Amino acid sequence: MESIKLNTENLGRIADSVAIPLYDRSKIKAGIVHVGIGGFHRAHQALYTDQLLHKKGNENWGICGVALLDFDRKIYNTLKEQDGLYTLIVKELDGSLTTTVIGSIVDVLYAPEDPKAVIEKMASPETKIITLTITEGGYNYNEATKQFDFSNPLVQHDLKHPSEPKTIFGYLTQALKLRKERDQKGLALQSCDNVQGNGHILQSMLLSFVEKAEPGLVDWIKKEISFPNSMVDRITPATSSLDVTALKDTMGVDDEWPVVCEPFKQWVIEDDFITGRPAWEDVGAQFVNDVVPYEKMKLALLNAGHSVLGILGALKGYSTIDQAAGDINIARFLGLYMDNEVTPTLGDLEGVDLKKYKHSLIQRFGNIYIKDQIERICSESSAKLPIFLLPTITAQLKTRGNIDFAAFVIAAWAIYSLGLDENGNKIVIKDAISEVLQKRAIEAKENPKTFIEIEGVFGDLKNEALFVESYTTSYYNIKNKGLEACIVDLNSK
Ligand code: CS2
Repeated sequence: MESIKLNTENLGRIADSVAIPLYDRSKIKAGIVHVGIGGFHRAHQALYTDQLLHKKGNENWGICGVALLDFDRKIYNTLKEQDGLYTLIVKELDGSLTTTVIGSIVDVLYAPEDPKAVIEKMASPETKIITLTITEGGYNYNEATKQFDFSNPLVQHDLKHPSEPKTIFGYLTQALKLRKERDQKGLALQSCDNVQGNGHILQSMLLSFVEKAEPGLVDWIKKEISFPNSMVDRITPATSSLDVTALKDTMGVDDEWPVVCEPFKQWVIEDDFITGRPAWEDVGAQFVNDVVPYEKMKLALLNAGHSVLGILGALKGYSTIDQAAGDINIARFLGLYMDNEVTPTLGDLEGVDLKKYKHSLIQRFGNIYIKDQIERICSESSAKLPIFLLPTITAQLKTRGNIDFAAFVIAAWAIYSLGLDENGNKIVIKDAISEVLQKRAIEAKENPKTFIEIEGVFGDLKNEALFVESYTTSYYNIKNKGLEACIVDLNSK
């Protein structure tokens, strides 16, 4: 099949089986600046926004996508060449595909090349909301000190060179400073990351930085900026080269970086937008007064569930999440973990049918068409586990509830961090602190406790005798009996 390069000019030539934006993109203004234009944003917020732009009266709510890191050059180049257009491929539960070209990203900027343009865009009166997907680690929160991490060299750089920032905190500070100087209105800063109380964390991390960098701005931010919390959900694996080729061969769309995702999506947002917002509820988002219970549930069940499948699955030698979810012992382990360790910590979730939610997760994890990479799930575990899994341990310890399954996963992570699965094959560890993890993992062979003494990850959990005991027992058990036998033992207790 002849393929057509994806860009504005060629949109009309794309096959009918692929949906395209039916609104006039040249009329759309970017009222939203979004930082972090990876797969998740493009499968989630940009899609909701695209659907909204199909409805009249929303012309001011297009998105300007910002690529913040050096590493983001490729996605910037791709979107720039494709006029912001990209293809979203939903892998339905029956294996069929729904293919849509998304048009809501109407402008893109590459921060490392032109920091000033990004600062000006964020400061522009047209911009009403800045949304972020900067990953769990992007908030620069130190688990040990419970504070903003000023020792980060990039933060130090931003303090010394304010007009050429590298971190989101440097950018926001400069942009908000301009807004204040120009006597402009504030805006909403909306985190769309998997972080508990993501709006609150963004607010407190930003204020910590601003107190040092621009103390005169603190009061203005407190008055003029709102930080709505939100819960975001859609499983979005990394795009593979097979996805790119299949799109070209079967649909005739030549898109350098399409996005693939599952059919499910959810977005629960606190209604706290100081200078107005899009009516995302018209396209399925939920606006609520308190998003915390939804966040808790999602992080502790879905994201932690992913990490459980990822870490245990990686050690067993699996490469995709559906393989791990299809392993009956691991699946049973996950079910028991969710029921006996997570559920008691969630309290009363008004209006949520937890049983149904957990059931749907098992189905989503098991979706064989998604082929979500275990490598993606396990990447940056040092930033993920303190948010996804450790709060469950802490809460259970408080009520003397069971923690054996969670502690087992941490023991498995310590062994995983040696970089070999149980068959002796190499595991690639992608983590900002991979060297520390590996070093501690080696030391843990002699003394397992050293692994959980990484304070930036575990805080003071090393002082919790019950946790240390359960973790250590599991560590030796896995070493002596192998993962599967231990899982079977635990499952039958
Ligand atoms: C995953 C998430 O990164 C991870 O560990 O759990 O990316 C997950 O797929 C999304 O949060 C789903 O909403």
